[in-house]
Amino acid sequence: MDCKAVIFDLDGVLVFTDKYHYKAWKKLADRLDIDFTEEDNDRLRGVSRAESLEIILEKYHGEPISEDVKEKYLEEKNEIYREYLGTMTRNDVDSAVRDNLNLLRNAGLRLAVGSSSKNTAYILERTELTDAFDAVADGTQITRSKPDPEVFLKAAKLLGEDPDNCLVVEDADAGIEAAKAAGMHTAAIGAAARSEAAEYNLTGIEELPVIIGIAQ
Ligand code: B16
Ligand code: MG
Repeated sequence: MDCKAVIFDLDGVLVFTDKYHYKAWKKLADRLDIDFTEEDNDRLRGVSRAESLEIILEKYHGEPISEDVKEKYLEEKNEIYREYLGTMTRNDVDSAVRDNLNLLRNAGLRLAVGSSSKNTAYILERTELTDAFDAVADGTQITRSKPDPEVFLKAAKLLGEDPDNCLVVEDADAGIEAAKAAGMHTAAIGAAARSEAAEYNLTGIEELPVIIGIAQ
C-alpha cells in the first residue's frame, strides 16, 4: 500500500461517544414509548443524526409524527448529547491514540478526521485533539452520510491527496463501505474489527504504523 495520508473516523476510533449517543436517544425513546436497546444503538454507528432517528422510529407505534416535530426531537437529542460532550476532557482519549497520531505525523503522514458528526469540532476541542490533524471533514460539510463516500473524499481533497494514497480507519460497516466507494484503503477496528469487507483488521491503533510500513 502506498499510504501518504490516514483518515480517522471519530466516534468509535478516536473517542467513544456512543455511550452518550445511547443515553440521549434513550431519553427520547422512553418518552415515545419505544423499546431502544444498546444493540439497537449499534445500528447507529456512522449513521447521521436524522437517519438515526428514522431507525429508532422503526419501533414506534403511535400517531404519525410531522417533519417539524422530528426536527424538534433532533434538536432535543443533540442538546442532551452535547451536555455529555461538555464533560469530556483530554483524558477521554486513550494514550495509545495520542501516541500513534504523533508517531504517524512524525513519519511524514498527513492526518485527517472523516466523521458523520456535526459535533466533531466540539469533540476535538474538548479532548484537545484539534491540533493533531491537518484537516477535518465532518457532518457539517456534507449532504450525504456514510456509506456515501462524500466525507472521505472531502477529507482527501482538504489534504490535497489522491484517494488511493489514503487509508481510512473505521469502526462502522457503513464507514468501511464509504471508504471503499471513495477508492481508499481500509482498516477496520473496534465494532467493525472483524469486517470481511476491510483490507486490514486491527485489534488496536498501535498496529497502524506496522500495516503502513513505518514500524515493525
Ligand atoms: P451528530 P462517526 C457518527 O460519528 C456516530 O457514529 C453516529 O452514531 C452519529 O449519529 C453521527 O456521528 C452523527 O453525530 O449527532 O453528532 O451529528 O462515527 O462518523 O465519527
Ligand atoms: Mg464511528
